[in-house]
Amino acid sequence: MRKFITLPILLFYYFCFAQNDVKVYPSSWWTGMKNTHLQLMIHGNNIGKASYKIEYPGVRLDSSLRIINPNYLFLNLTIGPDAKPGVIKINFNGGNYILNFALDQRAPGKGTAYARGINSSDFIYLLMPDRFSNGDPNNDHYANMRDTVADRNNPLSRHGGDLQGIINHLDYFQQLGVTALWLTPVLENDMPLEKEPNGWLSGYHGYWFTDHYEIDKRFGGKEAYLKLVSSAHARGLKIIQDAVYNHIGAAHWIMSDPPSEDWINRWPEYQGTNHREQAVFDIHVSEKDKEVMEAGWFVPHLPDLNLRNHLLATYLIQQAIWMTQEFQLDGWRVDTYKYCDPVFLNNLNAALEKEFPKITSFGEATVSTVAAGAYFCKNNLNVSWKSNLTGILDFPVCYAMLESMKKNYGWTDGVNRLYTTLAEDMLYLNPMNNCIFLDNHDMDRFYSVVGEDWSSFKMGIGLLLTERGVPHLYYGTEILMKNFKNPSDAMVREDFPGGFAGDSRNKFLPSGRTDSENLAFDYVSKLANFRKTSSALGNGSLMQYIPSKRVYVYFRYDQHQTILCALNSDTLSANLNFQDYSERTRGFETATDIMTGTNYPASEKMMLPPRSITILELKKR
Ligand SMILES: [Ca+2]
Ligand SMILES: [Ca+2]
Repeated sequence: MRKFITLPILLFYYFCFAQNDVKVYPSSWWTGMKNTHLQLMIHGNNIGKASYKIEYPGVRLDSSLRIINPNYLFLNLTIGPDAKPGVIKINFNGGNYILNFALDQRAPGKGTAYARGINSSDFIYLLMPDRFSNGDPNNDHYANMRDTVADRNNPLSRHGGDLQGIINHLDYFQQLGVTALWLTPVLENDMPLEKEPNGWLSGYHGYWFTDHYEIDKRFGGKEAYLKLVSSAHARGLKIIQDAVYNHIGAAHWIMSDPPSEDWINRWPEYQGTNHREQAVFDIHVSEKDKEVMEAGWFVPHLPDLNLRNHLLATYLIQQAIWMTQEFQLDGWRVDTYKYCDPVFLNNLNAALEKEFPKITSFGEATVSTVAAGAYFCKNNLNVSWKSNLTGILDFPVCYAMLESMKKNYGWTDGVNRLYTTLAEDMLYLNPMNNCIFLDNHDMDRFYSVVGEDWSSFKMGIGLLLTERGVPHLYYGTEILMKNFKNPSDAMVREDFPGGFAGDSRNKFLPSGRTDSENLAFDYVSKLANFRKTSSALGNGSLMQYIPSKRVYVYFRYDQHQTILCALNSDTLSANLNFQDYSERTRGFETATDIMTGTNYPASEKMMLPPRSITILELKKR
């Protein structure tokens, strides 16, 4: 009797397993990884009901897991030290279907020759691939994707920019003095257009993932990404990938065939997050507020991931390792950090660091206080959950830098805001690991915020490239791109002029820029290129003095070099008396203005122009 039942079932399985319909995550792996455990998630029609067999020298099947959804099978493997590169054949239903799983040789260097990490000597350039440059007009749109539009006349549409466009401008980054590129996400966003108050919004920004193992083909796919990383590395430029763990796009396959309902934080009715980071760390918090903060959805079309689910957590952590190894990434920027399960985040960071000891990650923790920022990275706080994150995107310092140019002077206002904010660096384990910036793709553009004022521009860039931390510049700031987020974010995400066919001006070249744009580019470039060779600005200590009469003086210094920075926020000129800072100026005879080359005697007073930053290298002779 049993024979008659088994045969039809086997035949059924056989016809269900069309090769292309079975997916395995991760899609490949490596020998020589430090963590020898690997969990394969196999997704295919009724695959969870199939029998299976794995025989591969050095690879052991420790256990398997079938879940309620029969379309999933989880296999826990040990990739032993004796396993050789090759193809693991996973044999289903007695040979009716064979899944080939590649086990590759890990690149030499034990995860340290690449994945070098980002540190304070770097200068990051943040760009949005769709908006930077179109290097391949053939990939702008595809008829078989949910959003088929590429229209540069619509701010909310895709514009066709891609990875080849970035590769075409590597010279530009080097001229500017950049050492690392942070691209907004490059993973596949096969999402339909979403209705917004201002029209139909596309996933041009990249934050709506629909597949964690595919590079969006409108950016050029995996091939273009590999080419970008290798071309950038050949020029000494590092690559930072932008990750999102908090949510996925509603068209992600996890939504169309959920392994289990609890992979998503579900609510009886739509529940948006309260966006209140306080609810994460407040010792007086209500459980309700805490749960809504973490498990509420960012927006209705971005389902919130339940990162407390172990299978999902493993899937995502292995994906981060896979991406880092496959593309030899140097660092990560993690979106919506404060909305994620804290246990997951620490497990993720620890797993990455285990395989890639130099890797670094910056979390996007949009907070307004130093204490809140410190909570989300390595810190000196006495709290029950201790973050192991390298550093945060430092919003408190960003806001303080902007205020030091915009606001009137006061006990805690103007430059005093920057002074008092940095004075709270004691809360961070290493504040030098924080990423500092003047704006980003979610903020009004810096040049507009300071009223398109040239003095403020120089003060801002001066602060950015001399204060403590890892500076990042938002694309276009160096050519005075401007705008407020009105009516939408797209206004601060305009195309880089010259990056697209038919542009009337090519601002990648001096000849395409106006005089004022060239002044701005040259100002950034000169300071950034000086910074590249400056040990004090790269890794030196910070000493700051209490602002006096609207003048804020601070030093970056190490045993080789001392840099004095003086920000005069007053509309009148001011005197800088070197004797007032003798703790750091003693023994020096000359102060060289690194922007003009002018030398001043370091024993006397010098004049600081109104609303200016003066950056001096102190020299013995
Ligand atoms: Ca394109
Ligand atoms: Ca969440």
